[in-house]
Amino acid sequence: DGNEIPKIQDYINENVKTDEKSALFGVAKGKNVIFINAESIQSFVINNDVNGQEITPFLNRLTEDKDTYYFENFYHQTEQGKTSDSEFIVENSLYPLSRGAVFFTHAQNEYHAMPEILKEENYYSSVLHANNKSFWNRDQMYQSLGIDHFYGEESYEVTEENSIGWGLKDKPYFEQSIPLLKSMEQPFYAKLITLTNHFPFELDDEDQSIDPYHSNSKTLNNFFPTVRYMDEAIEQFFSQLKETGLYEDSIIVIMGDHYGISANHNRAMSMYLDKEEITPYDHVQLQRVPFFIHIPGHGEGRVESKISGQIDVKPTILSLLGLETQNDIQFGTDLFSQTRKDFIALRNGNFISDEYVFANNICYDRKTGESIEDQESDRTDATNKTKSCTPIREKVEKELDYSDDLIYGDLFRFIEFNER
Ligand code: GP9
Ligand code: MN
Repeated sequence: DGNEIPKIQDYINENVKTDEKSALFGVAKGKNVIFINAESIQSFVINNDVNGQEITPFLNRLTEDKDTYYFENFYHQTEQGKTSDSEFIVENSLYPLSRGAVFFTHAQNEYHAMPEILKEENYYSSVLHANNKSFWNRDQMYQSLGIDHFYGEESYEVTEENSIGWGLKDKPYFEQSIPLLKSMEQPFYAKLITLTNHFPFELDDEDQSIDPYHSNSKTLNNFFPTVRYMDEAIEQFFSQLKETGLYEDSIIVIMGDHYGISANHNRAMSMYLDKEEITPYDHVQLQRVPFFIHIPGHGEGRVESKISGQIDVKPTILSLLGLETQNDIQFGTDLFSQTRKDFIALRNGNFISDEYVFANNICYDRKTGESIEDQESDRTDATNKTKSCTPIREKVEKELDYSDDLIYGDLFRFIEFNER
């Protein structure tokens, strides 16, 4: 019956909400949003190499680009729902569920998702993804999220030659997406979900620009050439957007959806990263995925080091478009505002704050990666404050519970937003 709502609103008012308008509020007003959901890419490949070869030359250049903000400490917050969880977080600024996929279990809920909000501003929203429409129950869930159109597999020409692994290769996929984007009424919000860089990372020889790694993990070995292929596909897509003239009228967001290399490959991963072992701290740090916001002609881009996560994407995009979200029920904050919640929660209760990384019940110093319990002498800092993850840990648990309450209780049914 919605009894929990005031409690949740109080929590959000106290811990999440900020009345501050960021310096970038409205810089992309009226522009199209082209959102690339980049499959399984993790931040450790950015500005890194394998066998002496650069892995992601295009994305590396973007990190230096004047029109681009690159968030180097951005975390995915997904669970078992993988890509669908990343979509859920982005559209709603809510957490996914700790088990199962909310796309399956709560597709009939009411939400206050980004496409719905944008509809009030006359945006046309769509998803372009060359896979079966019912995968992850997308066809159902997209309706609840207010997405106007889903261009699925049948909108693409998929042949034996242009497919590998899960389906249409990323290069022909982006190429065939161009006419679809051109045909859309503007302004639009279009999400493109790539497919080639997906486990088990299969790639035709002719598409391999770099060699696989050499370790006992075939998965990690093959990851690098498919990441490079996706990097090239995105580069080609940027060129094609410029050719069509869509580029100037759009902002382009690129986000990694979730990890590609699971903890099962820790031995190979430690070899690649030249570490003795992958500690729980390292494991959490490996949950960073690339996040880029590219604003053509902006000129003030930079590499941003503050901690951030998928939960922040919705308020950030809406703010760039000049939409106020102060009264929204959300757990993220505009990444360009100065006052922000001081932690990023992972769905399993682990978290990252400026000072700490909390992983597997161990509180680590974020800067050094050393466990705080191990350093008794360091237990207090200059301000005489005891170092401890506990206060944030309690908040994280509360926040995850509140997000669950909203989903399990279908509480958005009871909440009135301005634009409804
Ligand atoms: C499937 C694609 C991959 O359509 O989005 O999903 P994943 O297995 O990464 O969740
Ligand atoms: Mn995925």
